[in-house]
Amino acid sequence: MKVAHDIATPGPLAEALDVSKIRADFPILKQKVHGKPLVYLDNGATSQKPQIVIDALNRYYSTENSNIHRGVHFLSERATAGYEAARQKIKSFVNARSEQEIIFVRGTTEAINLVAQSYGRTFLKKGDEIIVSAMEHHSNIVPWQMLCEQIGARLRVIPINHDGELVLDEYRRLLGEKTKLVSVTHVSNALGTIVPVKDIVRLAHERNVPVLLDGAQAVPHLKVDVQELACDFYAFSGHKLFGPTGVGILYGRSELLDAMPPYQGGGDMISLVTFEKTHYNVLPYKFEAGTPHIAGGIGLAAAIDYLAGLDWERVAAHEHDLLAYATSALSSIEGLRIIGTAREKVGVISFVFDHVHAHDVGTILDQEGVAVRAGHHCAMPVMQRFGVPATTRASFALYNTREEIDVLVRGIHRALKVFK
Ligand code: 7TS
Repeated sequence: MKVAHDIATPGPLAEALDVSKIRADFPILKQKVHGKPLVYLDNGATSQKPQIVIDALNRYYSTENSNIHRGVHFLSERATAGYEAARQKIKSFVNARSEQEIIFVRGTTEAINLVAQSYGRTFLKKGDEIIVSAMEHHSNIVPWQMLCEQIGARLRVIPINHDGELVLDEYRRLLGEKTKLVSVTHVSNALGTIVPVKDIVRLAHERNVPVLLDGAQAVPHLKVDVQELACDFYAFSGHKLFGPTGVGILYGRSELLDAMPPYQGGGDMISLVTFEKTHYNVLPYKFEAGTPHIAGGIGLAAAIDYLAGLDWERVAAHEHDLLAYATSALSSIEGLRIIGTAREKVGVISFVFDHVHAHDVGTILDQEGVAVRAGHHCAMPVMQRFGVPATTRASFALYNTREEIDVLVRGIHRALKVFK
């Protein structure tokens, strides 16, 4: 196991993070399930929401609810101001150059579909190649397959090694004359691997190939600066970032977004409509047809405010400690095999047993109050690569503790006893 850090004791920074104070901000964590304290280790699927986010949603619907960009009345102006302030906040959060580069979407899935259908159908043609990796979530595979079917392009796949790391030499080999787009994940949801995306972008840009990064699993753990990454598109979901479901972000470089046609037609994305011709709105509205998830955008901004109030060095040290502690504890369970042992990882541990199914482990853990995900994690090609039908996955967030990992370990032992 290549965990690049010492697990014996948390560093002084890890000790300094007041996790019990953080936990108090998340009301759901006080719950019991099946009579046991909730141990929520399914943060890769969605993370829990701090009170400040719940309050923002409540306040919006209690005092501001109205449609945006159209009313002249007080509430509409207030809702519009709140929504646009949220866009500004998100722009700063990812360090985009302008708020025009921040498109509100439903989530990572919609962001990738937008780029595939708008950019892909406009700028790619028959015979062109799109590169993804072998560790993608289905939402960064299927939209490209659909595009390939539509235009006759070809999907190429960067392989991963046995630790679940991208094989960069193979990527170099795949990049060629025909490559017209690269779309890879920043962090793998099934393996936890942090992908060296700066190298991915640099090598693609040497050939003038644009790069989309799927940041769904990265934003809750890593500081993301789209200018530093130099990527062309960056997609993420609010709900994995302690914000609401149903809202997410597509960042795109304005030169590219400007050149792209709208993804969907409807209200708000136009400047003038006649039956002869429609003129589209300016960025970012050109890509925001219809009434958006206004409360969602405002709630996502509240989540970003919440995170801004934390010391990220301490959060990172704490998450590092959780991963190392859990890796060591799980590795000592007889017969347990961790899938995903990259040197650079976030707090995600996928594991299997030869003779006990992932779902059975998940079911017993649930009885102990422990929420994990069992299955293919919408990354079936990863399961195929490792020759397993499914894994049990524990994914950590900043509010998790070593004690919760101890409960997880005890639960796994119980499952092994039951299914022996
Ligand atoms: N990309 C990655 C890397 C993801 O982990 C997910 C969701 C998505 C895209 C899709 O995000 P959505 O918000 O549009 O659905 N991943 C998971 C998961 O690991 N368990 O449940 C959802």
